[in-house]
Amino acid sequence: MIDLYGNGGPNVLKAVIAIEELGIAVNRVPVNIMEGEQYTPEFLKISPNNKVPAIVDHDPADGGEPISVFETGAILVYLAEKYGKLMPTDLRGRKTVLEWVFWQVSGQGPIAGQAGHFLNYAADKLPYAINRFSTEINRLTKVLDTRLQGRDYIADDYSIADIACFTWLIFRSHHALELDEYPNVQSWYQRMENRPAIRRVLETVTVKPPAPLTDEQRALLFGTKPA
Ligand SMILES: N[C@@H](CCC(=O)N[C@@H](CS)C(=O)NCC(=O)O)C(=O)O
Repeated sequence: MIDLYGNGGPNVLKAVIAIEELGIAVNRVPVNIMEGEQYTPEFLKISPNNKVPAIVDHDPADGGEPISVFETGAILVYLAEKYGKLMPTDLRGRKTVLEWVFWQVSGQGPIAGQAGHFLNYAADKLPYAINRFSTEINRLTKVLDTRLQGRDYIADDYSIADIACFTWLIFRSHHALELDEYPNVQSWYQRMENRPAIRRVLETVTVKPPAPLTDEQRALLFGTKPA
């Protein structure tokens, strides 16, 4: 049994989709980041960066104590390696999957997050910042489009790289990202959303326009001090 901490959103959905694809029994543990639950001492023990998602595996492969994992890249690799699926084991195939997982967690995810932040949440609408992150998320999407030229999936077979790169695109309206100019990303996205496991997950997801934040929520999400 895996405990999965976190409610929804693009990062949590990476773990949700991987778990659904692998058919693992999961116990969802809600963490309401709008109310500061990411700062509780219990949660910080498993997720010291106060971010969701995190998982606890009660049946680790070494037969020892439960193992906690934070950071979506680490969670995806942990699950893929434990179950021997969604990541090849040969040197070159594994390298490729890791490259694109790292590309996502260091590039596509944070840049989409910043684009959304400056478009939707920044108190001052700063044209430079909006333009900077919008340009960069479009550049990154073009990089993904080029990679997907002539391919069904990012690596040779469907993998955690695809899962990592998919979930932020579900929320692309929040980053004013359109896929019209990225035909390979568009057809890959359709291939992804037609996978039965992903379809089941997407049935539970509603993309709403970003809601205005209260001052307290701003302090919790963008402040420097824990609640
Ligand atoms: N690098 C992290 C990012 C996780 C992340 O940013 N999670 C957001 C929700 S999408 C969060 O927990 N925010 C709460 C906060 O910043 O206090 C990962 O890939 O796991």
